[in-house]
Amino acid sequence: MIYKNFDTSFLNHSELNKLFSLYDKNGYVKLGKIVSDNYIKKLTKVTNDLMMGKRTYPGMFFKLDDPKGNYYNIKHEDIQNEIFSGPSNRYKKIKDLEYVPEFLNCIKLNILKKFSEKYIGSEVSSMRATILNKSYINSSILPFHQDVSNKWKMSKKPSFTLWMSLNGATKKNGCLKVIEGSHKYGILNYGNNLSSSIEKKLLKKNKVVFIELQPGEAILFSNYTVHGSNKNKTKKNRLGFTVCLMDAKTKNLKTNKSYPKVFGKNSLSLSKISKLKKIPKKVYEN
Ligand SMILES: O=C(O)CCC(=O)C(=O)O
Ligand SMILES: [Fe+2]
Repeated sequence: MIYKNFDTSFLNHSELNKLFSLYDKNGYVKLGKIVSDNYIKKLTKVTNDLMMGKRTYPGMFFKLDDPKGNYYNIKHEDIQNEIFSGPSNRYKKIKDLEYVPEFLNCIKLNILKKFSEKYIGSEVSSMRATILNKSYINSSILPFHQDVSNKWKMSKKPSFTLWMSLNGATKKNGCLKVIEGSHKYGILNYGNNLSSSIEKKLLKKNKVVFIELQPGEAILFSNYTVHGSNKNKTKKNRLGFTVCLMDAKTKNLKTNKSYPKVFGKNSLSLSKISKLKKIPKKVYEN
């Protein structure tokens, strides 16, 4: 069992309430280190193996960064091309990590269960579980955005996201940045990216916090919190693991399918995922 390596000492009642109130106030909260050094090494190795094609899962989602590092050239919902296309350090996103045992263990962490119980309930699904790599080769920025949108074809809104660093996140390698307190304004735009006038207004009133993290440290942020990241200016990939959680009743409105369930009745388990021959069809695919 990996859990014995994980630091859950902050999980007593009053410490947990402190985390909840910081999250309510600022729209994000730093959790500190949630997995051990040994485990983070394991996760980093799995990530590199996935990028290099040394570990494969048929049907897994992969997305390359724009060759020139221009975010605005990246095609979204480009389903045909969202697959492994050979070893590369330029994969920007790898999804479907609910089906990778080492990452499912992280999703099942007690701290995520506690936050889920408080903000979602006992039946919880994952909107996405993703490696977010900021490549050392021509990485793109990620503009300020919210991870909630009236454009997304979902029956309910996602709740919160965990962002954990695998190999260290700094201002120089393009760590996550958040606009503190921005969760309080509700949905700010029709799409999830902000217009420049809204962004300017927000930045006048609220401060930007750069989330620098050691390997194994994590934060939780509300999907309403405005966040983004700059380019990686170092010679090493910046690797983060994120998982976004929500009410398991949430359905994709195009297909009427539910999302992978991670807590509650009949949720994913290590034994269930070990029996799968390939990644199940995406929730947005018929
Ligand atoms: O990893 C990043 O640079 C941005 C993360 C993000 O937008 C997210 O986790 O939703
Ligand atoms: Fe995001």
